[in-house]
Amino acid sequence: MLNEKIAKIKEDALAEISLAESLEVATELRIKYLGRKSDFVSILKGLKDLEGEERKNVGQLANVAKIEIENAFSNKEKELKEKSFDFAAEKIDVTMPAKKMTSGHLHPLSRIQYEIEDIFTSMGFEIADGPEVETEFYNFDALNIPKDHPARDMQDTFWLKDEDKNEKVVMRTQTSDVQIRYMEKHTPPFRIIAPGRVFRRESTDTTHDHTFHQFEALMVGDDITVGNLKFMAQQFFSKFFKTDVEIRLRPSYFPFTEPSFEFDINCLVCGGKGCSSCKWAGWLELGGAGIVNQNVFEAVGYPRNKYKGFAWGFGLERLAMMKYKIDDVRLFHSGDLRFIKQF
Ligand code: FA5
Repeated sequence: MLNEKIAKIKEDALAEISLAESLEVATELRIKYLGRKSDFVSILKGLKDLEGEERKNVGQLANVAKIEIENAFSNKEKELKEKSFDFAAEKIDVTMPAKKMTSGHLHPLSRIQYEIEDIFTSMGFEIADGPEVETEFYNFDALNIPKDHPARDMQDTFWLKDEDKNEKVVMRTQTSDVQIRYMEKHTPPFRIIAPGRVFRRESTDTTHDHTFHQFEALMVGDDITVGNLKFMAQQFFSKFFKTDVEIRLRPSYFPFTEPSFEFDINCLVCGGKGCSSCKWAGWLELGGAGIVNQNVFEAVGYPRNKYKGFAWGFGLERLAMMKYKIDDVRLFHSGDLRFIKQF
């Protein structure tokens, strides 16, 4: 009796499965024939109430039927899945142009910095570094700029709230602080450059920003003169600009050098005629320079008059402006991609 019932279920199931034309119908049939409430499952549940031999026979038959029905379902489902697969949607056009991968590149200021470093290391200079948040001592005092000196006003800066009341802290106004930090730890002869970011409380214009970069050079030995300074600068400029550049040294004043100069080059944007990059002067001031004041050597513990050296601090943005013919220094930190993408 049960055997016939099982055979009938199997027969009906296989017949209906073979006719199913969609996955939805196949799922419904699965529930009908193998689901929790199906006749087949209630037969399986009832097996435990049967006696020995009959239980064995019916059990075997039910298992075989179940496997057959399961196989019929799997085959049908596989067949229906393949049928419903949308080959058109999966089509790949291998001849279509690929999406362009864009990658970033170095900021023009970083490029300039690395270029400068390469030129100077090729001339035997070492690269030194210092912190952007500096103490009053390294930024001013040790550089022969005492508290009440008017030279401090030339580099008005951002003072930070001093946790330690003994020492005031500033955003450094110049890379000259690295001169002191380096000399405290080294004995001449040496030659270094120190590129880095500096800050000043400026009213900004085409040649002045509140945040900019300088690179310091310092060469100390027994008999370094203005001649060495000029020679090194000329070597550097001719390598950097790859063209003849006219240099002008004007007498100036810095407390940490004596004598001191302002360092100008002829404006490469307008060729000296006058434009907004050079504020119509035909020359652009690139940096300050001079022979290291003996007071600075004393501040780092060197004996007075034992050594001689030159130092300079050039503006990195100003160099970049000349090299790439840029007419406004503020573009460098504008974050304007139209500007950045030109490099
Ligand atoms: C100084 O900062 C001295 N520490 C330079 C120096 C070093 C002199 C060693 C002697 C020996 P000055 O304030 O002139 O000097 O600045 C040097 C250069 O930094 C300027 O010539 C200019 O190229 C650049 N610079 C100064 N202020 C700005 C600014 N606001 N924006 C962009 N560049 C600036």
